Amino acid sequence: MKITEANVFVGGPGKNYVTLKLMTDQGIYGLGDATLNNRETLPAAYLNDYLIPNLIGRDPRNSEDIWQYFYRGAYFRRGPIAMAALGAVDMALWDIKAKLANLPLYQLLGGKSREAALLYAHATGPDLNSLMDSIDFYREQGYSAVRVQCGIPGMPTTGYGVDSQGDSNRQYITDFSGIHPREEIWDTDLYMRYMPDALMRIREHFGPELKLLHDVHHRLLPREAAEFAKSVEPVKLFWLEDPTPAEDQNALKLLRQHSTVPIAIGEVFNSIWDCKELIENELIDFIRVAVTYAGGITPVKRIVDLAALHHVRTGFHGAPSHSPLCMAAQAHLNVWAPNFGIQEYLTLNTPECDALFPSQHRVAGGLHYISDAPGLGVDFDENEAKRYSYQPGSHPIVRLRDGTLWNY
Ligand code: CS2
Ligand code: MG
Repeated sequence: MKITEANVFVGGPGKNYVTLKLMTDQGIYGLGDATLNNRETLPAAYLNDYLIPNLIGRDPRNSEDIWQYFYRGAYFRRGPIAMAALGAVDMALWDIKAKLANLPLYQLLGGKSREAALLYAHATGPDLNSLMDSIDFYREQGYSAVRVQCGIPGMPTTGYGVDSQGDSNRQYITDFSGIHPREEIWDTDLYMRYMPDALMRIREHFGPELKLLHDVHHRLLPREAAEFAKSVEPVKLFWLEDPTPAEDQNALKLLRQHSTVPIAIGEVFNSIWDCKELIENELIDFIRVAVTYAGGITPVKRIVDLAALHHVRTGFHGAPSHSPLCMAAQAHLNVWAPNFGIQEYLTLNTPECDALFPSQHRVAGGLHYISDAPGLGVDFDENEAKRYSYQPGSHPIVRLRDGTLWNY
């Protein structure tokens, strides 16, 4: 069996999805997602210029050797661009492998450990009241877990996750902000004064059952993060995400000494080497890698297995940055993983997105039900894809009030 052709498509409804299609001499094809949010042209170039020329003629069934060839063989290993491109190749090879076996991918991982995977939605609002409305909106849809973010009185912008409609999906559909980032202001003191109390009011209003998650988005210094984590303990969060930037993994030790709040980290990680210390030292409770950014199913399965040894559960990244192909790869891992925790879910279930990526995967009552179609269970309509082209976008830049550049 041989790979005969490979094509990359960039574009999509409200997002620049980077989609890889690998053709074989047996008519079976594989699909993968290489979308690197707001840097989409770069993994596309990495695929077209380096990986695809070396894929043609290879036997797609040897997914392990192909992964090693592109990882070790690159000399310059890791990094988001190379790993997103490799992630798409690996996903497509597993898609082919499972289609050859005529099985849904999860059967090749070890079958189902659960019928459906728990999802969390993003509840947001410019202020606490509108956040409460947004939480109601998701509870009415059956969600039992929500990430909660809201505007902070006196802070011009919160910098992340706030949409006046209370439905953060919308902001991503329309926000092709261009190549020049918009700038936002961050004020740690205001956040530290306001947010613990706001989280407690949410807990008191909605009661003990609702799973509440909160994302600090890398904004705090280690000491501040320890103080914040300690102060939100009575809220009984499901998790506190990215309290500090993930580069300094030592920083988590201080937080751990002061708080038992469950910690989730890893959405910017590209490999097992980025998570190893955090997992082995049991400094986190949830690992947030994404199958695209971390180089595909092959390495992410290894991360999940390492995490299982250390009581760390999965909580894969699921921002709308990922196409339904990455979300499907994660859904297969989610129904299998013995240490599954939760899945972030915002993929845009618009008619346009469903037309571009047809599938039988189903979301109902805050749970993801996996498709039993062979492979990843997601197709790609090339005719639909002709409607879209690349649109430049950028993450915002965040500054402190005095102008100092801060972490988005
Ligand atoms: C966020 C992301 O989903 C999350 O937890 O941290 O939305 C993040 O801002 C984007 O994925 C950045 O590309
Ligand atoms: Mg996050």
